[in-house]
Amino acid sequence: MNSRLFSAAARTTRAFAAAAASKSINVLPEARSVAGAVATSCRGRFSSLAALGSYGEHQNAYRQWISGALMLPAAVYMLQDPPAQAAELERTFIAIKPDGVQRGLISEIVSRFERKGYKLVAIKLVVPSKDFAEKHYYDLKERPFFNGLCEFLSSGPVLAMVWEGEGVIKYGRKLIGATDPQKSEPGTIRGDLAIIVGRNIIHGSDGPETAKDEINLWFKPEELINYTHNSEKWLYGK
Ligand code: DAT
Ligand code: MG
Repeated sequence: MNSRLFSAAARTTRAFAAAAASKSINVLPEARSVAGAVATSCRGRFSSLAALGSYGEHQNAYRQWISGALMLPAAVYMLQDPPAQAAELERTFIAIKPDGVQRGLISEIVSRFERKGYKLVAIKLVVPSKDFAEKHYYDLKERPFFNGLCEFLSSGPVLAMVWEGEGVIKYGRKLIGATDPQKSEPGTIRGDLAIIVGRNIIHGSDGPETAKDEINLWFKPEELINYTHNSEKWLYGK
């Protein structure tokens, strides 16, 4: 339905462009931004506009409005490449622990997520306090290794990141590998780059709820960057 609508609009646009060219109609520079705004606000709302148009006494006014306010900017908008929009994308929290940072593995690990196609939306180097580490590993507080784990996490710089992409929570864990590097498959980050469980170099959220909590714990909302990556239309095919 959307692609048919897009094709129809594109035909209208080409017709408009041809008419504009033959009659030397100048398209005001402002039209470009108005077009974007109108087209954005109208995305997904054509059906409600059509319904509005069926009210008899408003029909002419509606038609005029459509031709005057919508068609020109929409036509200009359609001349541009449609913006690449990926599907609803999830986010996960990934951290390179002090051992990974000290061993010089930052670029190696970041590149594995980047090459896969995931999008980096937040990153910072921090030395967490022990209190903070205890909050992060709260669900493990009953485990015998809890204290040592929190001491270790707070012992030096940690590279905290948020990565975004379809299925990134689950697949991020696959890239990371099993908790114990002795059991991690070769090809995974822990499988390739670590040996013991207490120094397994990387953390990754284990589910949607944990991801949300961990992102909120480590980052302020304004530290998360919303942007369209150039590669998205190639990665997702839309
Ligand atoms: P993961 O990091 O794979 O999510 P987890 O949440 O069970 O694993 O544990 C958090 C971290 O605690 C883990 O990365 C390393 C440490 N850890 C887990 N089990 C351990 C153990 N048996 N001995 C020492 N450290 C352990
Ligand atoms: Mg875990």
